[in-house]
Amino acid sequence: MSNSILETVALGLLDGSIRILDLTATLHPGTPTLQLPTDFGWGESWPFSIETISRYDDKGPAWYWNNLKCGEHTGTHFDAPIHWVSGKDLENNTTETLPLKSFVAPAVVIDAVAEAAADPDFLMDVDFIKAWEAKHGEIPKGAWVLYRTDWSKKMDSDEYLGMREDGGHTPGWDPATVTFLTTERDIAGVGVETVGTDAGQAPVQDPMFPCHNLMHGANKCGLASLCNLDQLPATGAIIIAAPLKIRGGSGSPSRVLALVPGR
Ligand code: 23J
Ligand code: MN
Repeated sequence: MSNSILETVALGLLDGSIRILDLTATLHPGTPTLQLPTDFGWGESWPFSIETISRYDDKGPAWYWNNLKCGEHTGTHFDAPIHWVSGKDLENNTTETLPLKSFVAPAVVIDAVAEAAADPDFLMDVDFIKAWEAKHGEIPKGAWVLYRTDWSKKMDSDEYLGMREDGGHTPGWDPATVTFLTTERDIAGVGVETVGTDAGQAPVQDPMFPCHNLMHGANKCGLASLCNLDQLPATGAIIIAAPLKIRGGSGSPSRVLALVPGR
């Protein structure tokens, strides 16, 4: 039996009327990792490291392979609801058990490039979302809300983490916006270009880390360290983002792709 929608997709992929974009940053030992304030004694996430086991040499004459080490929340990665205490008792809240539907969903892209450039501590408020909706239509249920800041273009510089004595300075969310997106719009989750889905100054927001707290508490997911959001349409893309199936995992580095209308 054939399915005409999938046949159309297959044809579109062949003839270029559907293009595949890579929203993933390359993982390498210089990949920036989240730095939380040290004064609380909070644990640290391992940076990405890679060590060759063999490369057609005496450790393995015909094969090349590497050992890897990193935190689950390294580079372009997926946040599962169990990541936060607010989502700890929800059903199917881990990388292993999340419904597959969470991994393939439409996306909207909200452009806050100018605001983030003017103020690295910019917090997106509900009015900002409503202004976007007045132009592009209501955010559909089940969509990823991608927060475009062009921050990924700073990934190779210190500006990416924006670390100062008082912590990171990167854009994020007003708590009311997160509640609006989960309750009024029932989104799949949010994706950002910054190192985490919350603002650099999220440790001192009320509640602290509002996006993690409210998003995961509502059984929604997160995507962090995305890139190439500048190549996405405001609406109409489909995101494919699946974490590794880690037993009980809170997240994982992920290859994040977007299907977009071509030509
Ligand atoms: C743990 C604590 C705070 C934050 C994070 C992780 C992340 O950004 C993350 O990768 O989920 S802000
Ligand atoms: Mn994370």
